[in-house]
Amino acid sequence: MTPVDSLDTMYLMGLKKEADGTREYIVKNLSFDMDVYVQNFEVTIRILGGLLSAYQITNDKRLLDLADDLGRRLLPVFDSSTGLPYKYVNLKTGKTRGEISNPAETGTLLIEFGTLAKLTGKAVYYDKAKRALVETYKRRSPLGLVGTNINVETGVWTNTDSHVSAEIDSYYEYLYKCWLLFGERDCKKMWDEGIAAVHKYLADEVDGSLWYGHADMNTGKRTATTTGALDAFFPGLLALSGDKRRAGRVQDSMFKMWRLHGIEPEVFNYKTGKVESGGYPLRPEIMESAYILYRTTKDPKYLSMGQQMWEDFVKHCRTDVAYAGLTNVETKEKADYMHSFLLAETFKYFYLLFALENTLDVNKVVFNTEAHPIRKTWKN
Ligand code: DMJ
Repeated sequence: MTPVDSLDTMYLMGLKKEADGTREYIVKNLSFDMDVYVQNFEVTIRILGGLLSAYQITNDKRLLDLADDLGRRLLPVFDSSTGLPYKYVNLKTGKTRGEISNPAETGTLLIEFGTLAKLTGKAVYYDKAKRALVETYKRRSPLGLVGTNINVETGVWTNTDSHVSAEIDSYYEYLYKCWLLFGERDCKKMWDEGIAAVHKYLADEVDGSLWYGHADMNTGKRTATTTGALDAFFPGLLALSGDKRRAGRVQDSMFKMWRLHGIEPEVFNYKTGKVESGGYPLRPEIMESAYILYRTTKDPKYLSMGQQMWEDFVKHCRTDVAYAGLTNVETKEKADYMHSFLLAETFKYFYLLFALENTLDVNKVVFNTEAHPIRKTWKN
């Protein structure tokens, strides 16, 4: 996973020799013919997304063939009675498991599967992933909100907590980005309606700062005043959709959360100011938002924000051989773990924030949720 997830970052940074070597390594060693259950969402955003973006950068058809082979092996996830995907699939047998899923996992597949369809001419990839997204949206509450967990066999919500955090976050991201990438009017409609409900029921003003908390999807009643590192993708998405005013305000709140302990926690209660879950697994979302806000507003304050975060990040997470997540942002104790998204996303967004504007034209690519840039190279 790590070589695939990091490949386009190397090309973007001009590390061509290392990237070409990694590409050969992948082609030689990567086989999906394995008797193993994989999590469809993680493999789609990291490996499928990574292969597709690297294919677009290099034109190396072998990467597209690998993506096609992987896509075919993942397809059985969609064979539930609702069309909502199971969480896990065995790459060899096609057997599925995991009927309790969430909007992020059922609705964050269309950029990758849709692009695979466009590049291979196999419409089935597009149709199944789009159906999964629509089936998620169709089950929104009368208030227009989605919940945290859903049974893919019955289509019934098993957890009705609504928010823009873990298990829901990138569902909203793909509604908007699939409109951008594919010109999908259905996605634009779902985004417009969904985001209006998010602003109405989840937004929370505390002492002049704007946050997005939790509420029950059916009653709209506040269930928690928590946010966290994952929620920090939201300002970037708002900025991308043209809502720079809210985007800037939420990014300021997120940066406040970062500065409290010199690095951001996984879960933070914005009402009490207390950390509720103190880990920091090297997440990229706040840098992603700083980058998109900088490119869309040109306000240099996002560069200073980025500089501060980079200094903190290196100070607390760098080790002699790699980077380590933190088990606790208050004590800064290190975990012995480095996710591949550090290479795919965190470093990429830090780099792009300070890179020359022409390194990558932000108007010509759509980043998947793992920061793999996809270019629309097809007509329709
Ligand atoms: C990444 O795998 C993706 O950004 C995903 O959407 C959320 N979690 C991690 C990074 O925090």
